[in-house]
Amino acid sequence: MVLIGMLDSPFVRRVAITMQVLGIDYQYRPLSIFESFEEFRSVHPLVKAPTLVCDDGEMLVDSTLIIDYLELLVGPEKSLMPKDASARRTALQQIGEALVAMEKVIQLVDEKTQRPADVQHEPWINRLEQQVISAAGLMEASVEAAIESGNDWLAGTDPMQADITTAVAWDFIRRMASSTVRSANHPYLIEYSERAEALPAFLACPP
Ligand SMILES: N[C@@H](CCC(=O)N[C@@H](CS)C(=O)NCC(=O)O)C(=O)O
Repeated sequence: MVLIGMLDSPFVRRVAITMQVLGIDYQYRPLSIFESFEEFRSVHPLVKAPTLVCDDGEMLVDSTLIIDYLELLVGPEKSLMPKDASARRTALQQIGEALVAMEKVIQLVDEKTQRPADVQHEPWINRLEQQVISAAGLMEASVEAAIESGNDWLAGTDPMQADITTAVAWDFIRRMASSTVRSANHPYLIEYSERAEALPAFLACPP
């Protein structure tokens, strides 16, 4: 399998880290959706990162769908999702909030970098910034609740998919939206992120 996309994309990075944690062999092809647009397009016409090229040539897009397939490959014993319905629903909620954070930061960055300054729309930027701030606040509250209840990670003693996605989203916010989200307001995320980024799977996939 070949994972295509740059690791500075949080969507690509969450898939790469998941493959590391699950012990799935893959080749990595760092194609940029901007600098390598034509080369990327020659592989897949949608030019979406991440793209996973399977061994038989079939290609998957969208990080959540790719992770769904990876989970199937390794089986339920190695799954990074809780089996209990209530814990799973909480994990889905946390993953959803972190994915919205990623999506809104990207929209914010694209609005500021891809659109000429004279046609940027201030109310739209304000709306995106508010959504990013809200997402970071929800992520902070989840981590705080977990740590204060005695957990090391969101669902207990081991990092799971909700942790991978939350930690990757926080790193992305920190790098790309530091003027929107004040790190000082997120002490639990800061400490949690330091521990996550020190894990071998995270170190193997630097942004
Ligand atoms: N929901 C998708 C979002 C992926 C996404 O938007 N990736 C960006 C790169 S970070 C991309 O491919 N942008 C190019 C485009 O949308 O045309 C996922 O989870 O993979």
